[in-house]
Amino acid sequence: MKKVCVVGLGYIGLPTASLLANKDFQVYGVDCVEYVVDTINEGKIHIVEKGLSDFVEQAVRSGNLKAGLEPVEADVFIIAVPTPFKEGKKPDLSYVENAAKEIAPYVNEGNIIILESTSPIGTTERISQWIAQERKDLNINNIFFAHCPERVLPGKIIEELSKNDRIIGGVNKESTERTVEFYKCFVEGDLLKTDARTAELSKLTENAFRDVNIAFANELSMICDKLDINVWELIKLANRHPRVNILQPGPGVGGHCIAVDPWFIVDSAPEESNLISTARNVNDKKTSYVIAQVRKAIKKYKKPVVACLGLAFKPDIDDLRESPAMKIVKELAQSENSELLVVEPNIIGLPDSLAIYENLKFVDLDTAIQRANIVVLLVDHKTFKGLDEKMFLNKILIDTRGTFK
Ligand code: SAJ
Repeated sequence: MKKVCVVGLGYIGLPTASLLANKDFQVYGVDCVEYVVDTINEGKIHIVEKGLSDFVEQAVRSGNLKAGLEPVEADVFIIAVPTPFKEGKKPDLSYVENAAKEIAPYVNEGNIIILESTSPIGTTERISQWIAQERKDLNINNIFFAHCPERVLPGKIIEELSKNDRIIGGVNKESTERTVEFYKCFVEGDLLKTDARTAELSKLTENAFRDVNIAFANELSMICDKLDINVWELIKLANRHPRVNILQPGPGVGGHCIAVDPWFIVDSAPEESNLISTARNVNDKKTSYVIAQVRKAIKKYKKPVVACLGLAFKPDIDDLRESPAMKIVKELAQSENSELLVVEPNIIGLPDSLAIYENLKFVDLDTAIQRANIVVLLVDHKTFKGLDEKMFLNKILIDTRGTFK
């Protein structure tokens, strides 16, 4: 198990490939984007993640990590591609299917094929079927398929990649055992054995659990607004009970995981998933609620300047996927007769989907605060937390993260 081919070099695939390379595996990373492949081969990175830059540089410099557009033969294949949802909140498995079909010509008997992407129940089985269809010459029982869901927190990926406990579920016992042997080489956490379907639902359950808990906090924030009570103080007080631990409200839930994965459970068992789908809707409603709050503030001025602080889906990262901040800024840009100033310290300029709006400018923090009549704090990035509250005198501040008193 010396040679590993990792398909998908994003937030999970790239750190995993680098970790393996730094543990002396020969790793070949595959991505369909040429720029990504070239950047990695230069020892550089295309995403922002604490500690990743040095990690990748070390892996490439050692000669153990190489990237390319096409897979190669290997002992172990790891699939770490996106699993978004499509219309009707249905899981979109096209990336996983393409990855399976892409590696099929390079698979040999004895290989292990691991799905790390968060996936709906039954996906690991389907990968084995796709490979079997493409490779009728192979005895599929001699290829070992398992799901080992990634569980790392963006912002702490490098640390959590080796420290977290991992769930490993094979399509049969032999697949589970062989996959566990592989993960033992680079994971310090416990390796918990199960079957593929339970592993798939475990990962979805973890994220749905967090979504439901954030929905509780977000619902409280709307209740508190109505009753004119400070939700941050309320939560702090309630959390002093030994068995209460309420999470923090925000402008909604973002990211490619928590805002997406619960829908995979709902899709599998719609009648039974009332709480899970309600929580998703509450978190989405919170985003519309913030938009309404900003609109109400805008009405107080003739032609106000609105500063929107943050675009990422959470603090101190550059990831804009499913970001509530992006949705809020886009909605305001489309519909408001006001000037919008956007600050996002973790990216270089406006993303294409926002660059089309003439009333929207990407500026630095000082300019935004100086010029704004209304300041909307959307992400609690470090840089924003250090702001002196006196700067908001004579302005309307909408602080969706409870950053300021
Ligand atoms: N959020 C709140 N209030 C909170 C906590 C989070 O509004 O109290 C918001 C964040 O601002 C963000 C969203 O929720 O918009 C999600 O952020 P997160 O930090 O809760 O989680 P992710 O999406 O970065 O990572 C999650 C993690 N899952 C769990 O904690 C159960 C991570 O371990 C998973 O590996 C990851 O999803 C994934 O890839 O599935």
